[in-house]
Amino acid sequence: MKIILSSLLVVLICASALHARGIRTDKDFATLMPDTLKHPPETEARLNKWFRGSKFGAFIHFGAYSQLAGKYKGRVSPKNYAEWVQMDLEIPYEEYRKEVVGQFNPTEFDAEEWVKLFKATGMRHVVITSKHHDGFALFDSLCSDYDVMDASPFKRDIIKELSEACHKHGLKFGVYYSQAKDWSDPDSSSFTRKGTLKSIYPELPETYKPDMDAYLERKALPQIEELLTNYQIDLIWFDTPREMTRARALRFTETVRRLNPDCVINSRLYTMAGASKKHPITPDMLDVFDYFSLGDKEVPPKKLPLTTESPDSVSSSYGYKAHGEHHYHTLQELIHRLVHTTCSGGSYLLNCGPMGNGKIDPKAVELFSGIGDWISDNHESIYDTEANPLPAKPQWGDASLSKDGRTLYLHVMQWPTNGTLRVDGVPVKAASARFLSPKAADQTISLSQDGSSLVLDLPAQAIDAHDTVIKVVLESPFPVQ
Ligand code: H79
Repeated sequence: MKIILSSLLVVLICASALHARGIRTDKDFATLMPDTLKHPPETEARLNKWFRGSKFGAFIHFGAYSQLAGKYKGRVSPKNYAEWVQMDLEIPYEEYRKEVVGQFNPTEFDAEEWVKLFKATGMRHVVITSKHHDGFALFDSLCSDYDVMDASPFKRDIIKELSEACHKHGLKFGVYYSQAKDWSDPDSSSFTRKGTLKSIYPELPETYKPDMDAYLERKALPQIEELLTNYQIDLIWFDTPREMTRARALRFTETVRRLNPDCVINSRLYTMAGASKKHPITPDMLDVFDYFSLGDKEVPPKKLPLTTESPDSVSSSYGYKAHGEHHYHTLQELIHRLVHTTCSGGSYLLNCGPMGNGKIDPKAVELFSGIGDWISDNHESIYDTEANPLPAKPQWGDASLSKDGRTLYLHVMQWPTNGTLRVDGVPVKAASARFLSPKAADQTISLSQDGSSLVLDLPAQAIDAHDTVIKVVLESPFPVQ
């Protein structure tokens, strides 16, 4: 009885841990995003211009909070996300403006240096926080003086410098913009948790009623207009759409479409990654945004009916964090998440949080470089590929297919101990198999086929400790369901 009870407890703890980390299964997605959903034709055309082919982008959380790295005046933020430090430590707006924004001076920021790192990592687009929840804008805004030109000593337009460097080096450029939350404006939809308005604005009367539409008209919509007018923006990444009704969201969509019809919009303008099963994606949402951003750090369980993106980070935070609860992911974890995302047909957006001086921290540089090394050997299995065509995700790793359907890429993440790799569900004849990495280009792999199962004889050791890619050439295109 004791054993039964304690095993039940273990199962319950595991289930709630999964729930807490938001790991959603095929079944959850069947409710959340039914198979009948289809992007409208204009969205299809827009996504095909570059977004679907890009596959891998850099996400940058940079702002006044970066210099705090999770600690303010000796107090350490108790939570994971360093960009939340103002709210987590309840720093009043006036104090944050003076002591944090007023000190923001990343003199070592060099857009060219960042872009060279992103390119060497294999990234093909960049998305940077133009305004996070704290409300401080990294661009020259005329409708607010809470920006890098007026409220900080730095007085350089970071969005302009980075967008120019990206376009110069052939990367697409996008901005993150927190449209509903803005801790510098008591009317924004930021203070729904009890007591938060009082802690950020101690001088406001208890009875103060925020007017969300007034905030949107006064600041968020005009700033989107400024961004789309003054910069070459290929993608706009909205977030945390609390109180974003369809009518409110459409004001943003119409503004973006009017100023730049090619600009791609993510789903968090209107829906928070379908955060609960109670709020599935419905067809009427599909004229509001273009593609679907999954949850923070969520990898799709399989190919989904809508075009998806996984917003990941090199660490447990998005903004730079050096104090309190925080850890970096391993290179292996990041490569596996990149591969599982692209093998599900999704786009992988990997974040790093540059430090307050404007440099990218050495650990993030090291992880980016490791990914760049892996990509330079295996890029063919990531770009210009389609999702895994096999009937199921293989337990040894994942698979992708070339656009013409004639090359199957096997991502072997768990090396077979008996030297034999079995691939089930290949309905066409395979002609040959070889390692994709130039390091092992001359090694032969013997291949046999038993009906729709391939059997490959592999050496005792993996070629790549993280993911060895095997390129299987097929005699005819793999029929995709
Ligand atoms: O920009 C990054 C996050 O800051 C943002 N989305 C990514 C891309 C984000 N905003 N809100 N959330 C994610 C989810 C809400 C998290 C919260 Fe908390 C949990 C708010 C309060 C409890 C984490 C823990 C943040 C503060 C404490």
